[in-house]
Amino acid sequence: MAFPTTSPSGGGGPQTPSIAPGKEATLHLGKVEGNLTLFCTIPGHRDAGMQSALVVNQGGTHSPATAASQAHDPKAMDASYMAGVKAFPAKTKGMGNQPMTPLMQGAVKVFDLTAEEIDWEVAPGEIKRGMAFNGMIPGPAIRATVGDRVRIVLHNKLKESTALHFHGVIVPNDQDGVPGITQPLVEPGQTFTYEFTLRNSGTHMYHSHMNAQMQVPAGLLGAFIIAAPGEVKATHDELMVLNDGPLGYTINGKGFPATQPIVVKQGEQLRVRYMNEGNQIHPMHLHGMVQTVVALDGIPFPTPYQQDTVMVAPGQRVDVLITATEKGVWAYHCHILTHAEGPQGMFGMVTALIVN
Ligand SMILES: [Cu+2]
Repeated sequence: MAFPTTSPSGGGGPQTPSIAPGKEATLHLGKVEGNLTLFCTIPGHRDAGMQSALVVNQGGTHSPATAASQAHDPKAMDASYMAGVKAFPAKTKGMGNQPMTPLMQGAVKVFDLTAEEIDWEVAPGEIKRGMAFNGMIPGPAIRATVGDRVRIVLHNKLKESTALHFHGVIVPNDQDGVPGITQPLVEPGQTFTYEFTLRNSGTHMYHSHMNAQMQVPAGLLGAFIIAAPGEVKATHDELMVLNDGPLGYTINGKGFPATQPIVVKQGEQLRVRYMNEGNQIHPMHLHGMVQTVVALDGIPFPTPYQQDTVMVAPGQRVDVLITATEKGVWAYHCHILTHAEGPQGMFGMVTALIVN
């Protein structure tokens, strides 16, 4: 169980270790006051109902309030909501998805990835323990072209074993990244080198394939974008990595108000590449304009179709094109509302498309 403060994305604060069946643990809160939330941090458990309000009042100064009346204090709710909106887009330490320039060794594009534990600021002041490639969540964005020979060197600086799987990328069997099946474990301190020639284009991902229910949502994930030969990159080619788990509900490693808006000029077209690295489904809803779905899992649709809410299941990648016809600031969020908004305001998987 964790005890977050009332910060917008509901994280931080003291936390117990995992509690085994039949066991118990004590959480020492120290001196606290106000509206608090207790919840289980194991992915999915909070949504399944393992959450409770805890209201701590100053002894004797006023009559005790119930959790319900405190949680629904309309004035406090308005203030907290508006503070979140006003802070958007909030600056936080660290930015994921940064483009990675390969080192050339002859004709081979070499990408070095170092896995290690880091502190990651998910939302303003909300620092969580994550796992990162090259110090960022999501890891550096790899972009290459069909026909490229790539070498990906994984350095394990974690306290546990790991391995790297190239999700959606067609590779020789011995490069598939599953310990015990296609390769040895990459133990702490070890390095493992992958090398293959890119055969299929599209929006793909790379992520850990060891203790994956923890390592992937904790941050060992990244975009692997493979262009078709001659493909022209869109003016606005946006990555939207969706995740849920120990970092909370995030878009590109951040929760609202630290998510970053997409900013375009009226009339421009943008390509958004959704990638779901979490354990839950995320229907991504854009206000004001439709999304034209052009590819699923990197495979183009012969007939693109239009939606305003695009479902992205765990492991899936969905590419959409949006023509920015309507001026203004348009909310853009996951439509599972427990991933986006609570009595404390908007949090998690909320951002905006700003059309100037
Ligand atoms: Cu969601």
